Amino acid sequence: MSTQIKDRIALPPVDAQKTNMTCHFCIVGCGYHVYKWDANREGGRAPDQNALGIDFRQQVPPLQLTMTKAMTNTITDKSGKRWNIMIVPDKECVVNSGLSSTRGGKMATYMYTHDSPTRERLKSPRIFRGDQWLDTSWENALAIYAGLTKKILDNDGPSGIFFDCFDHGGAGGGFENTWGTGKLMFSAIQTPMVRIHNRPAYNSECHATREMGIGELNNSYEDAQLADCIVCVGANPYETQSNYFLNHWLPNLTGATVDKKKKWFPAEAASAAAAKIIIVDPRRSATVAIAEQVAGKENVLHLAIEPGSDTALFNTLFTYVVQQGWHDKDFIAKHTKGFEEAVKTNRMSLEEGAKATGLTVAQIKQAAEWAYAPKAGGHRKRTFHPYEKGIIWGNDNYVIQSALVSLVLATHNVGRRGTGVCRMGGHQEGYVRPPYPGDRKIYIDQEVIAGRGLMYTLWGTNPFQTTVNAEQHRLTLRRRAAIVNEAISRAKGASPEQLVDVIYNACKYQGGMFIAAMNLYPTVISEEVHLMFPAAHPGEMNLTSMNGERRLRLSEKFMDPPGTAKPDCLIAADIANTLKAMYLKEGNAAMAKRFEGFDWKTEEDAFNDGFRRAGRPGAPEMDSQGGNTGYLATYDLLRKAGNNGVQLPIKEVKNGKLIGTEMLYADYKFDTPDGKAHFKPAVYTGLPPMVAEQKAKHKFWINSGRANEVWQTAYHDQYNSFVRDRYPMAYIEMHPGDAQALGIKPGDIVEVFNDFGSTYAMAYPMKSQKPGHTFMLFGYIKGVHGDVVTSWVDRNVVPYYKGTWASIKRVGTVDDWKQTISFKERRYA
Ligand code: MGD
Ligand code: MGD
Ligand code: F3S
Repeated sequence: MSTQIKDRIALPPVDAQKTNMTCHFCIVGCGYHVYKWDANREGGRAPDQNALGIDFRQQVPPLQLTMTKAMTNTITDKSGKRWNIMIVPDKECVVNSGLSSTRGGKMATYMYTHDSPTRERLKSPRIFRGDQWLDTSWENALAIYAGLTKKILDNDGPSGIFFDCFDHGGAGGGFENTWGTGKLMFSAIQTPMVRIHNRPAYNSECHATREMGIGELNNSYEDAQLADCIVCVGANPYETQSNYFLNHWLPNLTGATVDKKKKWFPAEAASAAAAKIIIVDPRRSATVAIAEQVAGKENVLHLAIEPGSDTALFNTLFTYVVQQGWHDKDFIAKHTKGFEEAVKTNRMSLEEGAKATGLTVAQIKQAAEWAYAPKAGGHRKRTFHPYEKGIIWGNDNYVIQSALVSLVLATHNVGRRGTGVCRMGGHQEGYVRPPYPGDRKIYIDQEVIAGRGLMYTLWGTNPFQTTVNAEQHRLTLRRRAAIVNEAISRAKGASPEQLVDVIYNACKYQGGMFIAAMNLYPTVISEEVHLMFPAAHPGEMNLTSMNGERRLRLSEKFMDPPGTAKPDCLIAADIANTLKAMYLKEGNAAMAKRFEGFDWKTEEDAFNDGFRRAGRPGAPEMDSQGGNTGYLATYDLLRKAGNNGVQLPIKEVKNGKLIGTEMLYADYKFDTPDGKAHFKPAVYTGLPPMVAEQKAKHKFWINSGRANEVWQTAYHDQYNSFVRDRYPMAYIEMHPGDAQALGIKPGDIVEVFNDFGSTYAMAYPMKSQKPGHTFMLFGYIKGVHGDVVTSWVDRNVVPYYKGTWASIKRVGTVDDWKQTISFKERRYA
């Protein structure tokens, strides 16, 4: 038994094991170090007695180290030995320079222990039999899963097999796992019936910008320090990409990077100054409030546009900039195509723009001056245009991006340091897969609702809390899953083969759907699924991902996953190998062949087979974010590259070091067949009719998004009282006047409803909300915003999560919440 230290944080002794860990939550990918040592020992307070090298005998200077109790834990390995762990931010990591966030700072807390909230983790496969979840063996679970897959493949073809799967980096992703799942779904099973974890089809979040030749992650975080102006569109980076904002934007807004700018751009030294920031968001977000506090109101322009009117704003700016002659004529002539047509199609006068966006002409002119008017000395401004879910899940993703990138191209704000037009990002990236086998984008949710498909695998996803039209989707799945439950409960004493037949018949002839899930936890999806496989997350496996500036890192394994949980790529391999054996057994060599190539022992095998193989020159049969030099990145070199990793694409390996690329398109070679950047027509047509209809019927705009302290569907956070007690239910911010008119007090439960669905939320009146506007925490465990999101999607099946209108009415009060929850303004006032 170890003597677990309770009255102080145990320091790692000098000989503690130290490994690298990239935060597995948001896109920023902050660097951390993991210290691990025998739980019976602790380091001393003198700097030469602890692995941190810090003198704890006296007051530690501010910000020398960020360390909290939540960054520590005591884990037990398979032999029963206990280890202390500490996961602290890395000062030498250029991404975060030692900063942590309220999410990443909890990583140690969220590693598995048998005596903390993480005890809820799945440790072995589970099957739902009758009315109960029962642990079962991998052999049994695989026999049922692979057996059913095979039966459907043989009788109905691959289109009977549906997947909802992650496609990103970080936890529930990574190059290893996107490859493992992709190879299983696309080259082995060959089904096109796949959707991505955050949208209802297999598509991109950035069709338009890619068609225009501009990949969406094209600069470095450092460029935010060098920009003259930042035009932040539909993003709230203080809460959602925290250390990118704090470590790279804020220093520029305060003027702390002026000397750096002078060094970088000596010819522009006379005009080097603190950056100005323009934030395009209908809502006064925490980012607006903090930027004003730090930079002064005079340097922040909050364009609180009407929801869904971004295209009108960008078209108006584009038209005005061209009228002023502020566009880069030389760049346009030499390196772009389609400018003249865009000038015609995207034309909007200042007055038209003001009417559509709800802004004043003066505000639009002010924005244009700040972002695009030449600097003193006639130099072109360096303006950075970051954007995220406010327009990705906005009113016609394709058209908004066409309008935004056309404005950026006209003003040559890509390919120069201090510029860029980039996604802020959500998770880290980690995409490498064989090509999608379909020839069109299929709206999978609607297929499910229409009763099609026989088997659905939710691989590291939770559509019940996060999809569009979510109530309808869930009700259908519940009904279809119940048909299978009934059948299973009648199959007493059945062998796996017999059970497969029973399940197949229930799906094929009675409208049922068999649902399986690969996950860390049971989560709410366990209310509908039949079979669960336990997955491992970073720290329990080696995992590579790249962040929002294409920085590839290896997070190293330092502990075992709980029970028999496995990395997702090895679960995919188990499934493929089981299918291969089944086909071989019946002598079907052709089908067995499709399931070959999964003889991986470790996640490194999957990395070498996927990322590195796809990254070879002339490997066109696979899609990779790493370019054709990805093969240079070995686990060994990445381990050496530490938390600073390498920015993709890799240029070369020099003296055992990976050398990467800081900025894309500096060479004017854009990602189009002719190498030019293409302007795109983007006509503003207002709200889609389906959404406009809800607006006409219902009074409130029900915006949705993130809160700093909650990570995604709260899959870890739901077990942590720090988060769960603060938000027992999704909160809805609304104007105090609106609340009063409906008799709603802070903390009351309200019903939010429209023609698509209904849900509950916890009322959170806030002065900074505009009357008629609300903001609801998305994807939460209780109170699902997606229930009232319409089923509208754009031409590429990209949804409009942010745009729905609904009515609100008071339901009642939970006395306890009123006593235990603070309803103070969530913005820095
Ligand atoms: P997550 O919580 O990120 O949600 O939707 P999801 O991606 O479905 O993760 C899903 C599950 O993965 C969790 O249950 C978690 O326990 C599990 N998991 C975590 N790590 C691992 C792992 O290593 N392996 C496996 N197998 N499982 C793991 C989020 C989605 O929601 C997103 S990303 C966006 S951007 C959309 N945003 C959005 C919005 O803004 N508004 C509304 N209304 N809806 C939205 N839906 C979308
Ligand atoms: P959101 O809160 O979804 O976050 O990162 P963000 O996109 O920054 O939405 C951003 C803003 O869009 C909101 O402030 C909203 O008011 C605004 N918006 C709504 N409608 C419109 C509109 O019509 N036009 C404009 N211009 N803006 C509009 C999302 C990112 O966050 C993602 S995708 C993921 S997966 C990660 N999730 C996550 C998390 O769950 N928690 C925390 N704390 N951080 C996260 N980081 C990542
Ligand atoms: Fe983690 Fe840094 Fe984001 S600590 S949650 S990667 S801001």
